[in-house]
Amino acid sequence: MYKNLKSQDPSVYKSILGETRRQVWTLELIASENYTSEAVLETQGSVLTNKYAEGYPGKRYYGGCRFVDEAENLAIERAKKLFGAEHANVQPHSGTQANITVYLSLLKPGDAILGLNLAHGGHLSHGHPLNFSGKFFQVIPLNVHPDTETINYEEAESLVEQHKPKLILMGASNYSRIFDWERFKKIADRVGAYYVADIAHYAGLIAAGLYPSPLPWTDCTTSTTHKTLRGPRGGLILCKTAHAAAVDKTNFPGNQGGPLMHVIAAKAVCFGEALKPAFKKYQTQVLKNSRCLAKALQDKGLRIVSGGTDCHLFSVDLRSVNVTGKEAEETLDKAGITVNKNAIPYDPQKPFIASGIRIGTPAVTTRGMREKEMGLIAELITDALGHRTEDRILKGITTQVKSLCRKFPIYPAHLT
Ligand code: DSN
Repeated sequence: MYKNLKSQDPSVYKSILGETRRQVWTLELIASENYTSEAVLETQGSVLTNKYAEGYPGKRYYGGCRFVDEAENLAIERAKKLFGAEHANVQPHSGTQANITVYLSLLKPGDAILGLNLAHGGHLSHGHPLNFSGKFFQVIPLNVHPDTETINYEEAESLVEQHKPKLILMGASNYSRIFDWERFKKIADRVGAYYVADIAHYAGLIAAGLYPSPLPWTDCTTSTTHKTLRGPRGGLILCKTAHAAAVDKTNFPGNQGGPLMHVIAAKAVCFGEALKPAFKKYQTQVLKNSRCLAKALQDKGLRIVSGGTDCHLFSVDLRSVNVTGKEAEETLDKAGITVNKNAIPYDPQKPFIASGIRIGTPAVTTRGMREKEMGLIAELITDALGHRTEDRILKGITTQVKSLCRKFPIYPAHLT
């Protein structure tokens, strides 16, 4: 593979080869990452990257768009079918871009928005002072309940009564439990607020019917396409017909230029894959693996935030073993296991240190791993954390990781 790149630009080729080896020979437990199919990779690497197509299918500002129109229409129709949506805009470059479009479609600068606090599992774009969301809108952060570490609906009700936000955005980058989407609709209706869900993390599970869909209740729903959905890196907006014109106009020409047609075509491929029965089987195993890995770590004495998981991810509180999230991330990296440090609710540590790590099973499940391997991974994780300063032991764990990776290969052709 990459024979042209290899001879023309050995430096970039070296980075790609290094990253390919890393993906092939390590255990990927970052909850927001996955391995796309070869078909998705081929589409992203296709000549569609050459095409300018500002506008929408049938209404472009450039000639020669008939084939990219076909691809974008496929992506739109498949997304609508997959999620039961009235309207889909498949052009957002990312999940944050999708959220920007939705805010700018429904709000005026200075309006108040309520979202889950980043420090409690939310996302920067759901309202944070360092992010556009906090600079252009008044943010009302919702915390999880200190005892249960789950959504505090009573607090949401009282915050909404008090601040009367124009928009409620619910969703998370690190929340392992089920959102009561309908309850948030009722809360939004108390003050006539718009209701938006960001399903970036749960999209694959929702598409497979294994996690509740917010679409019956929301004005708009945003997502990414590369996490549980296992597609190309990108964003997606699903909305009610009433918001379709505003969303489309706000995305382009409102805040994006030329759409990434190679990525949009790859989204079509991803949605096509997600519509097949094999995808439900895959997501069922993602969920089983996540529950099994959380339980296995719990059995080894680690505390799981909120006591468990109903989705593809969970957080581990490492305070009982006297390790910070940063130390754990670095130690596991040395052992060939990739995770990210993550704040736990009411974390005494700064976010860059953090008391926890976030773990997800979408990528290892794509490799074909099942419950038995989750038990082994729990052992490897606790073994590494227990021997943080013993390089010899960490090296031994790397060998076990490699043999697991050999048994469950990914991208075999990419190393030749
Ligand atoms: N960075 C993503 C995640 O890891 O969940 C959110 O944007």
